[in-house]
Amino acid sequence: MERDIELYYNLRLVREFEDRLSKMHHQGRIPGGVYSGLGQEALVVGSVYGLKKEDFIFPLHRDLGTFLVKGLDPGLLMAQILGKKTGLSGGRDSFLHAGSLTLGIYGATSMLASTLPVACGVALKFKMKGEPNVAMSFFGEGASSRGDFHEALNFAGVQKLPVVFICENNQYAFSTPQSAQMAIEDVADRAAGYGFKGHVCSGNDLFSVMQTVGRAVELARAGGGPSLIECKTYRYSGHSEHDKAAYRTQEELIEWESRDPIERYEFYLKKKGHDPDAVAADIGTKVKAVVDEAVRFAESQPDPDGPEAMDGLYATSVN
Ligand SMILES: Cc1ncc(C[n+]2csc(CCOP(=O)(O)OP(=O)(O)O)c2C)c(N)n1
Repeated sequence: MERDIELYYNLRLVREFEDRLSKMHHQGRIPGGVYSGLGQEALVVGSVYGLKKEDFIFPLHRDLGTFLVKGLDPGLLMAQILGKKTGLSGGRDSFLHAGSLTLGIYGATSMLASTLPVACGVALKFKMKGEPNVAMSFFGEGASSRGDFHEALNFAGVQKLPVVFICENNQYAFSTPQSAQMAIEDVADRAAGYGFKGHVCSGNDLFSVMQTVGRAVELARAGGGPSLIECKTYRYSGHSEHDKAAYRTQEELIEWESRDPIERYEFYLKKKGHDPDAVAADIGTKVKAVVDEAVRFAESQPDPDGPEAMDGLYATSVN
């Protein structure tokens, strides 16, 4: 697939997958919660698309798309979300508390920002072994007010680690607007206190994300240390499917919808000489088929038996 179209395919796949999850949640077909990243597709695709297999990503609850762009089979991701035995966590969890070490995806825990210090640990390993890989850690602006965030940035700055911190600033932490939980406008400013650069980009503009993150990844790979990238964006849904987001206005939502990352990219395709309607129809059919198949596969998978819930709690040997 040509690169322009492949990028578009990824944007549409992430949206189709999350749209479907929302519908399935309302049909009672998903055992746990669903935390949609609808509206944030450009930052997900733009950050992860250029990474290598050996690079590690550290997604959080709203980053389902990063799993797909990093190369996880959509059927396996769906099996995970449905809590199936063949899901990434073997049915111990639904949704995103799971990863894949072979694909470079580190599973999250529920504590916001808890994976940032872990990303630093992985980046330290890359540095000590001389491996030219990067760790990329995702979190919201709310999480950036937690202690783990500050400890991680401090350590990364002191050790000049190959880590890229991606803040998805979607304006709200659950129902709390940014202005009610931090006294600055740009989370990116926080990097200065730890001795490295922070950059702001439009999280709804795929190329803005790709350029800003791409430079940070190059710097990290070349031994230049960490960066903090703040992607300004918006989530269309509430915090989770049960949240009607009454704390925001319709006007605000419409303003952000008018900056939709996918429609923006379709405009780019048109400028590049593609027939946007034909491309949209073709890719739309393809992503729908992929998600249909993912659902069919996942729903046909067995549930866990139960007793294996205790497996893997303790290491059986230490090398
Ligand atoms: C330490 C901690 N406090 C509170 C929560 C509950 N909680 C889960 S998501 C969330 C909002 C997070 O907001 P943000 O970090 O901005 O990310 P977003 O959900 O907006 O993507 C909260 C308060 C939690 N999981 N962990």
